[in-house]
Parts: sequence; C-alpha cells; structure tokens
Amino acid sequence: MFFVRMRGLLALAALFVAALAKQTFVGEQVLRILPKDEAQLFLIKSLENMHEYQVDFWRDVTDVATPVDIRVPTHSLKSVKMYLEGHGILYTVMIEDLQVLLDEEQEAMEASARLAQPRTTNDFDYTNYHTIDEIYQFQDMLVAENPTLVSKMSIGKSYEGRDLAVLKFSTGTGRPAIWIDTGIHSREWVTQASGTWFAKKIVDDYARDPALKAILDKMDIFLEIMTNPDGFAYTQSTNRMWRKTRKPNPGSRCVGVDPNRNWLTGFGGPGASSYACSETYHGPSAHSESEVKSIVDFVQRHGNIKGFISIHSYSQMLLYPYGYTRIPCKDEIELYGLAKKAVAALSSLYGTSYRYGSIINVIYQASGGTIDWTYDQGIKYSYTFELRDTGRYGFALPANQIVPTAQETWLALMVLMTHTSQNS
Ligand code: 0X9
Ligand code: ZN
Repeated sequence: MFFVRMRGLLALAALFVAALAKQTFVGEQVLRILPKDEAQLFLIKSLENMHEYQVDFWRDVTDVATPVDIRVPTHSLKSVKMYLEGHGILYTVMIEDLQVLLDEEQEAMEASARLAQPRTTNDFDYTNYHTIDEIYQFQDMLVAENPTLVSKMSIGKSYEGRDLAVLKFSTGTGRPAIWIDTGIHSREWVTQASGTWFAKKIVDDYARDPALKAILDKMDIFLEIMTNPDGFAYTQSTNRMWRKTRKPNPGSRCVGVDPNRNWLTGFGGPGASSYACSETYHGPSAHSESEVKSIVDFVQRHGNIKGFISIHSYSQMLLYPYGYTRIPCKDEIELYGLAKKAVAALSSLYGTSYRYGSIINVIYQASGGTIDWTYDQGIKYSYTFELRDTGRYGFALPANQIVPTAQETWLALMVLMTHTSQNS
C-alpha cells in the first residue's frame, strides 16, 4: 500500500517537473495581418523590434499582397492588437489558442507511441509525429532491412553531441549525387515526418518504379532527416516553437543561430539579423554552426553533388536562388521551367497550390541561406521547398496531413531528381 502510494506520488512529481520544463502556449494566438500599403508594412516590421512584446514571426513581411502571420504571447496580446487597430491595420485570428492544437498533437503522438513498438519499417506509424529517438531507430531499421541499398553515415556531431546522420541510397560506386535535407528549422515538424516517409518510399519504389530505378542506377541520394537534432529535441522537451540551433551565444541570454542564415554566400547581409535573440540571427561567423559546417564539409569532400534540395515549411512554395541578391542566377530560365513542372506534378495529386520562383522575388530577401551557397558551389539544381500549409495551422500542422504532404511533395521531388539525373 505504502509503496503503491509512493509510486503514485513519484509519478505525480515527475509529471509536475515535466509540466514545469515545457513551455506552454495557453491563450497564445496566431494573427494573420493583411498589410495594405508600404507604411503598414513598415509598422508591422517594427513589431519585431518591440522586444517586450516577444512577437514570433511565423511568416515574415513580404509585400502588400502577402499576409504576415505572427504568434503573440498571452501577456502582449492586448497591446499588439491595440497597436494594429490603432494604426488601422487589418488582421484576423488564425489560431485562437495555440496550446489547444499542441495538446491534440501531443495526445496523438502519445497514442501512437503506445501502440506496439514497430519491429519493421512497415509497422512504423507514418501518420503521426515521432520523437527524435524513434526517428533514429527508424533509420537503423531501414538500413538493417535494406543493406544493399541503404547505409547510414555520420557527417559530424551537433553542438550537443548528437549524431548528424545521413541516409545514403546507392546502387554503385563513384556516382554523382542528389542531396535532400529536412528539419534544418526544428519546429517545421512536417518536414522531418515527410523525410521519414521519403526514406521508406525510396526503398519501396526502387523495386517497382522504373523512374526512380533510373535515377538510382545513375546517382546516389543522400537524405538528412534531422538536420538540426538539438533544436528538434528541444521542440519536444521544452519549446515546441524552437527554430534555431542550440549553441549558446556568449554575452547574450539568448541561445541559438538561424541555420538558414549561417551560410557564407551573402553572410550577414540584409534579411538576416546580427542580434543574438532574433529568430534570424546569422551567428558570429559563416558556418559557425556545426550542423551547417558538417554539410559544407560533406558537400566539398564529395565534390560531385548535382542537386540540392532543402526542405522547410510552411507556405507552399518551391524556390531557387537567389535569396541574398536581386541579380537573377544564371540558370534562372531552366530553374523556373523545372519548378513549374515540379509544382504541376505536386498539385496533380490533391490540388495543393504552390507558388514558385526565386527566393528574393517570391518571399523576401534572406541572406546566408542554404541554397545560395550550394548554387554558388556549382550545384545547379539547388531548390528549397516550403511545405504545407498556407497558415491555417502553420507549424502546428495536424498529423493527418503528414502523409498527404509527403505524397504530393514526392511527385515534385521525382520531377526535380529525374531532370537532375538526365541533365548532369
Ligand atoms: O526564413 C526562412 O528561413 C525561410 N522561411 S521559414 O519559414 N521556413 O523559416 C525562407 C527563406 C527562404 N530560403 C530558404 N528556404 N532556403
Ligand atoms: Zn524554415
């Protein structure tokens, strides 16, 4: 009796500690702002520098035709709404209470984890989000099941010492390659989940899809599913909305660097912040983040990467260089035509609509981004995706959209990879 009660108390205490450790988003809202002119764009941008409000830009300021989504903490909700209304800026409430969505997400994830542990990748639950350990285990199972097609390599360690694991799909030696990464921004959960689905799709389709077989008969595919594992672990333990790496910034209370502003091309230019607390902080120097430097070293060591696809969410876009400059890249015409074809394939499945073009034209100026660097390394087919949705759920995309998102994206990936293998 005593021990039973004791165990109950311990469990309660553990729950309490877990609850304390995890940031909640009770009452936090995501607002969709509809800017009507340049003056309003400026006022909306200014919110980022009103640090006491702690506004988190889910979708940054682009132009008057594009809504801006912001997550507003409970303590500043009133002030932010007053600020917007005071300036006649229109907005709607996209997410009433973020924690409600996150609770649903968490419950579904726990229910899935209570099912029998998957013993093969066939039993893996692709319809739900998974912990970092479950994804590491998935990768090992996939390799064990398909030793002649898949291997796992380590390209380095994260700041906190986690393995930067990359799956290599290969049927020969000395081949050119295509790189795909997901999860470089850790809160973009649908990307790691899609990456897991892609890995399984590749081994299943190799035997039955002649188009994929043709690609793998010529090229290797490298897939890094958890490109920012420390950030990903932190989204699960502490703050679901964590985007950056987890390296402390000396002299600042704020942790982490935006790994999509940390690359050498255009480093430190407009569209990145030099303020350590910013979500777009570029870091102390180019490639300062191990998660970035490990890819840089891998790409240079390999020397024969022909396609590089970096996958983000959200806003449904397929983008190519540049982000740091308005000067069109020299392959603009070809990259545009290919993006158009890839987007048509993607939309054919469920009608999901995508915008496409260069980063700077379609979204905003962003310097030090991944694919500007890969393109300038000579990787012509450098693309970045922004997966579902367009903001109804944003980063809290319900798990029932994982598989449809992955399926439609795969059709676009096949177009990009086929073209790359036939033109390299
Ligand atoms: O701001 C970013 O880094 C990207 N948007 S996100 O919501 N995923 O953070 C857009 C930048 C465009 N560049 C690349 N995606 N490489
Ligand atoms: Zn991102």
